[in-house]
Amino acid sequence: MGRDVATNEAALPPELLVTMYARMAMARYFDTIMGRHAKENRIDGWWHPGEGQEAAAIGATAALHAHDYVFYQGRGTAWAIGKGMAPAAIFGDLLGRVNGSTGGKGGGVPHWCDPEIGVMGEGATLGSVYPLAAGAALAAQLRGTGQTAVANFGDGTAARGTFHETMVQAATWKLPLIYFCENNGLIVSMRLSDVSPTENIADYAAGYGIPGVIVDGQDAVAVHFAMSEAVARARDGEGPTLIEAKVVRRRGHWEGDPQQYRKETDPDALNYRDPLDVLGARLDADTAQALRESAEQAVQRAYEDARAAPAAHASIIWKDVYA
Ligand SMILES: Cc1ncc(C[n+]2csc(CCOP(=O)(O)OP(=O)(O)O)c2C)c(N)n1
Repeated sequence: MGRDVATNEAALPPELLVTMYARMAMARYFDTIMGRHAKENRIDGWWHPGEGQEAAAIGATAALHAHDYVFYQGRGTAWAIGKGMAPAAIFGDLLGRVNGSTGGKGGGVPHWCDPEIGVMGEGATLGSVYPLAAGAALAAQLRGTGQTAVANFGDGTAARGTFHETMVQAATWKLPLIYFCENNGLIVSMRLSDVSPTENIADYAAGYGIPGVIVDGQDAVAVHFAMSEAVARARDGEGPTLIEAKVVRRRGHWEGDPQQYRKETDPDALNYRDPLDVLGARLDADTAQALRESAEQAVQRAYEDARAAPAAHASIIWKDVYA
């Protein structure tokens, strides 16, 4: 490896493991509480749980600076938490409360954002994430700010034309852009293998002359190393990297999905390793338990704060509209 990027686990600062574990536990409790909230029919919209996929977002964001941009996908809680967003603001958006980061515009779907820390929102129309992130990467390149932009997407979304179109341009212009795929092998109820010509999304990178990296998405440390290398390449002016984290979607596409298309004998269920356990095995058991307990309390408090906040007024729909 030509540049100074950590790949030796023994050299990782122990506080990084602690931070990643605490954030992953927060994301997990956030999901648990939102799942319950959605089941009790208190949500206007759909909740798309990210349980099982937290290590990808948490390992990736731990390799970013605060000013780097993240455009997350529909299961994006862990990306926002990994970037340092307060859970109360995320709950506020989901529950349509004034304390949300958008003043409560989300209303059941993930539309939180906090540009100060580079959380730029969701590309809700699948495929819109690539030009949005490429635009941010181009702005960073033109301004010479040293920022990196991340386009986060699911395996199904690699079939969108914008994925391929932006990659031609981003690779040619060597934009500081990271394509980060969370490949859970499922597109709602379809298997990727039934609709994709390639087994790996990372294989597409070869066609555009950029590195395509496959990483164990259940392991935050492995993701962190892969992401650190991609960030260093972007900052050194070498252009985009495509990272594919192999992850497992533990729950339904949305909370309430009956999942008749899944079986307990599916390989992803049989081979499942909980990302909290994978990272927790590197910490001592008491530390891990204390981190889980304080994450649970903080997230519960944030949920209660959001529920106690006033509901957003419909007039906010006109706020932040450019034209
Ligand atoms: C253009 C467009 N088509 C369809 C949808 C509805 N939709 C939302 S999520 C989703 C599946 C996405 O699958 P994948 O990219 O693999 O991500 P995952 O849900 O597995 O995280 C679909 C079809 C949408 N949001 N945008």
